[in-house]
Amino acid sequence: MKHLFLTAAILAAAIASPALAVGDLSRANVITVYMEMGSNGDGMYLSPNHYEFETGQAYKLVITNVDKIKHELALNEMYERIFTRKVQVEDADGNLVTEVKGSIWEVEVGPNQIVEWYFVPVQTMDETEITCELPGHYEAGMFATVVIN
Ligand SMILES: [Cu+2]
Repeated sequence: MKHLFLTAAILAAAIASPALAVGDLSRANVITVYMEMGSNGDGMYLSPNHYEFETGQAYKLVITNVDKIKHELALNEMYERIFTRKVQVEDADGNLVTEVKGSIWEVEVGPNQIVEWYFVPVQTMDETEITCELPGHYEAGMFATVVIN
């Protein structure tokens, strides 16, 4: 009986969960990763300053700019190693502002704004830098390293 109940529960869960993810790696079991952009007494930063991703795993990179000025995130070589599902922006109340779809090389994030980048790494990559390309920002320390395993 216990076994039967468990089977029923698993079946119910399978039916309840949307079939959306079946055959779509970009939507299944998305892992959320956070990145903060900002500046302090030591210069400018992306924090954390190192990321490790796995091929085939879907990610939502939540990029928060806590600074008074805009910053950007340029993927550089990582651009060729991922499939971007979308870049999404919501307003302060959580209402959708925009979803941008297609391959994206870089995003700029305004002061005190948040952008969500949904992607799936599709190729392994040795350690590479992702950077803020605004004049002087890289030199001020605004970069991070990424590895795709
Ligand atoms: Cu910057």
